[in-house]
Amino acid sequence: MAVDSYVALAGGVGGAKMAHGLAATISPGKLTVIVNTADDFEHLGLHVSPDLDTVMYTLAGLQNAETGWGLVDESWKFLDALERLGGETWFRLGDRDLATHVERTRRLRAGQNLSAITEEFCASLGVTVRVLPMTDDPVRTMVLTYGGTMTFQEYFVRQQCRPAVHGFRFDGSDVAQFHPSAVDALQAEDLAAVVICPSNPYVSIAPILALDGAREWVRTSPAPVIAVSPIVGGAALKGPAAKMMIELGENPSGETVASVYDGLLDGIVLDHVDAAEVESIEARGLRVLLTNTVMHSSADRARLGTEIRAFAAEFAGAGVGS
Ligand code: FO1
Repeated sequence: MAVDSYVALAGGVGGAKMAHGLAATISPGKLTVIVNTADDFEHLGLHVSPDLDTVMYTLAGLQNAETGWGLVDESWKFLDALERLGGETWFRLGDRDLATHVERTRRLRAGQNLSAITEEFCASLGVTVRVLPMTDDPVRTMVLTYGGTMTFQEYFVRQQCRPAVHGFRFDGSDVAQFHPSAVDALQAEDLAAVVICPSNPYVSIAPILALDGAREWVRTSPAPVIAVSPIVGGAALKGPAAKMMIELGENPSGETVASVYDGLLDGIVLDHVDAAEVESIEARGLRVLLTNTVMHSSADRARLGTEIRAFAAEFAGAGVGS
């Protein structure tokens, strides 16, 4: 049997780019992307799933390249009209993007679950990768800051990540069920690798791993678990990961990424600029792939995807992943 299926854990723009790079090199139907849904929230009466949409739009080639989130060729007439009425415009919903939230909300209210809706949206947009919400149940990231506890989008968008953080809470994760299809994908006999995308470890990946059993399903998967570090040269490629590390008393580094995933990883992918960290990370028992991890173009994404597959193949026969 060919060992050629892959699972990626993703959230945010970095996760979506990595998923796109993996999709470019993996046969259709052989890649499952398990996506963070703890950034989801109710806004203007609509259910918004930012990470699912960012992954879905990116895989469909429809993402807004400037922001990384939202749709290409977007217009903002709805938001302008809302502003004139004195409505809430701090979270920017574009005209075309709005259709996704309206239709998702309608279907959820009609009783369909988030994973079925996502599957149908992906089919409509021509996405052949399996995009799976981490759960169909509500989980919400709460950011614990020195200015008080707030919802994720309040912290991320309204407050522009300004408050210093001291922790995170994933409300609902104690009762939410890790998606059964995610468990199946992680236990597949033909699984070649589990890739933890260069997403924020604290607010994109941790909510997935916080679900009951999820960490254990990843750890015991029959394939190597490989994380791609979102930290390059002490800074996050995008978003507040490095700032959060500093506020939590950690060094923004690949080593901190490895320690957040302690006990889970077989390998880690670091950028060339972080070559000085290889020795200390290898001393933790991890293999390191040193390459260019910054994804400027689709070609960069596909090249990184190919390199990660080759790196995963190096673990075969080394007794890893069982
Ligand atoms: N991010 C922003 O910084 N400002 C916004 O106004 C904003 C709107 C938005 C609308 C739809 C969507 O799917 C994503 C949107 N994002 C926006 C991004 C979102 O906050 C982040 O992608 C994640 O939640 C963090 O990964």
